[in-house]
Parts: sequence; structure tokens; C-alpha cells
Amino acid sequence: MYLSSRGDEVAVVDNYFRRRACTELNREPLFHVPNLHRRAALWEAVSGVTVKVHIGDVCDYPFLLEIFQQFQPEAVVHYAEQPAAPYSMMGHKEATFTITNNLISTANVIHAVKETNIDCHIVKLGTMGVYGTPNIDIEEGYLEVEHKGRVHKFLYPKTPGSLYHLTKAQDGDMLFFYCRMWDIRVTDLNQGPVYGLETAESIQHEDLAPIFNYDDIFGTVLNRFLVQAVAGIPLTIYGQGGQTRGYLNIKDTLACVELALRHPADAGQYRVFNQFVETFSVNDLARQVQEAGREMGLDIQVQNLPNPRREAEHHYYCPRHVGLLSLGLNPHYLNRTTLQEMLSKVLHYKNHIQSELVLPKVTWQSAAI
Ligand code: USQ
Repeated sequence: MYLSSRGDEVAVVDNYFRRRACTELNREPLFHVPNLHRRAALWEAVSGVTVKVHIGDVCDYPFLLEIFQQFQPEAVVHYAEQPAAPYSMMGHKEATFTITNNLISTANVIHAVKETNIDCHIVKLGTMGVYGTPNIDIEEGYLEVEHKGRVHKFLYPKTPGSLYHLTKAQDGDMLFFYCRMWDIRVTDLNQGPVYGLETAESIQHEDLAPIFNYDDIFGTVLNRFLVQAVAGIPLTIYGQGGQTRGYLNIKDTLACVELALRHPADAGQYRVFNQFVETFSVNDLARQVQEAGREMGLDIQVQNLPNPRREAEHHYYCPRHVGLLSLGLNPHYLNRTTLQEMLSKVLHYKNHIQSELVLPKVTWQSAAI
């Protein structure tokens, strides 16, 4: 919607994995979202522009190649990976699905580009989680290392904290490899956790809203806290809550993708942007939600749960993020007004909240409960 409203011709591919998984695992989103055909028709009615819809699996190479041959994209935004860290840690089925889906989809996109138009710019959704939490500053993709008097620039060392995050490190290695072999053009957007319920396009109709999960598997931390605040459930801080990450508003994710597309990587360049606008610890987020909610009459408590994940709960965190800002990103920062707007929106759906979806049921130690 964002790109088509700016004059780009857009085709989308979806196999409904996320929706199916939510249903199978009984983790329905906060509100129902119509299927993609209906949303494209609605968007056309609202905006006057057409988005072509293809239902199928990016891991099905003939299916994907045919779309590339017909549509001949100048750029492809690869959003087709399984995105949930807890899902990837549930058990063997989910682990192998995550590996297969995330790596084969990436390989297929690369090959489709090679077979149809080697200059087609691949913008891949990456994650800040590939870096882990090293005790030195995190650079944007690369690290210059001096060793025995010589200097070399390497991809920044990766220390992912879930199998999902590991596949994001592996797909990055694959893209970098093909940049060197075939001179493809790639931008990897290492995104932090996203929050928010709406964009300038989605607010034009209730049925255009992005899928909003608040459960333990697909919900991201701030979105979960908003729902917990409204439902009167103490905010679920995992462990000591010092885990610090780089966050961004869903509106900024779209601006970042657009900036990457308008300024393509060079032939053979594997370009990495760290895509977030500010860092917070889990405790910072909980405190801000508490303060914003208090002014709205919400009595919000917090609870420190045993951490279901294996991650550092107190650590150094200083990631660089200048690439997208230098291309002109104008960030939306988290503040009281934004939090209260989001809380009001969630309050609107208060009766939909299923409290039993909130507590974490997947641990990093064992299969899902
Ligand atoms: N956390 C809590 N309480 C909760 C949920 C999460 O304390 O109720 C903590 C987690 O332990 C973690 C942090 O909050 O330390 C972030 O967790 P998250 O669930 O919001 O994000 P994560 O699992 O890391 O994954 C999400 C997206 C993923 C994306 C990633 C960016 O699902 O697709 O790649 O954010 S990043 O975290 O920078 O790797």
C-alpha cells in the first residue's frame, strides 16, 4: 500500500503462513484481517491503485520464477521468512520449517533475479538479532579487523540468540556470497523489534490494518505490553528486564524500505543497514507503558517471569545506525502521545483479548508446552 500509493507498480506474494500458524497454534491476532485478495480490492477502492496478488509459496521455485518473468520487477522486497524466534525454538517440526523456509526462499529469490534481471535490487528483511549482544559497539554490517599488522574488513561477527535469528545470519551469508559470485545487488535491513498498530495507509479502512499479534509466539514485546496493560495483566518482563534492543515504529519500517529501494545497492554490493531508531531495555518499555497508562486511568503492574529464553539480561549495547538516517529517514520516536494512541486503539478491541495467550509457553530449553 505504501509503495503503490507513491506511484510504484506493486505485486505481492503470500502463502498465508503466519495466518495458518496462528490458527493451528491457537494464537489468533487481536482483530480479524481479511484475506489478501479482499484487502487489495479494498485498497484499490480507497486509493485507486491496483496491487497484483499472487497466493503461493516463495519456496516453490517454478511459481516464483513465473511471477518474476511476468512482472519483471526492478526490485524485490523479501519478507517471506518465518519471523518468530519462539516459533523456531518449539520443536523439530518448527525448527526444520524455519531453516527450510528461510533459506530456500532466499535462494529462490536470488536465482529468480539471476534468471530474469541480474540488476533487480534485493531488499531483504534482516534482524538486529543476528549480532547478539557483544561487548563492543555493533557496526553496520561490517567490522574492520587489524590482525598481526594487517587489516581486513569482515562481515560483523554474528551471535544469534534463536534458531530464527540464526537463519537470518545464514541468509545474509548466502546473499553476500552471491554478491561476490554474480554481482547481485542486495540491501539487508537489520531491523529491531517493531511496534505499532497502524500506518498512514492502513488507517484509511479498518480492514487494511496490519496483523497485530500479542501472544507469546508472534507478538513483539511492546505490542504485548500494550495488550497486557489494557487487559489488566501484569507486564511480562522476562528475567531481570535489562535486555536492550533497537526499536522502531511500524511507520518507519515502511520509510526504511522505500529509502533502500530509491537508493539501490551497487552491483556486487551487499549493503547492510541497522534499522531501528532508538534503544530501550525491557524495563524501560514497561515503565513507559505504566506511566502512559496511568494518565489514562489504567492501573498497570509488572511481573518478572523466569526468562523462557537464553539471553543476556544485563549487557553492553551500542549499535551504530547511520545509513538510513543519512538517506533521509525522519524517525517517529516513542513518546507518551504515541503510547496513549496505541493504548486507545487496543482499548477499542479490549473484548477481543484472550488472556490465556499472554504468558510464555515456549522455552529455549525444550519443546513447547
Ligand atoms: N520480552 C520480554 N517480555 C515479553 C516478550 C519479550 O521481556 O513478553 C523480551 C525478550 O526476552 C527479548 C526482547 O523482549 O529480550 C525482545 O523480544 P521480542 O519478542 O519483542 O523480539 P524478538 O523475539 O527478538 O523478535 C522480534 C521479531 C523478529 C525480529 C526481532 C528483531 O519477532 O522478527 O527479527 O524482533 S531483534 O530483536 O532486534 O532481533
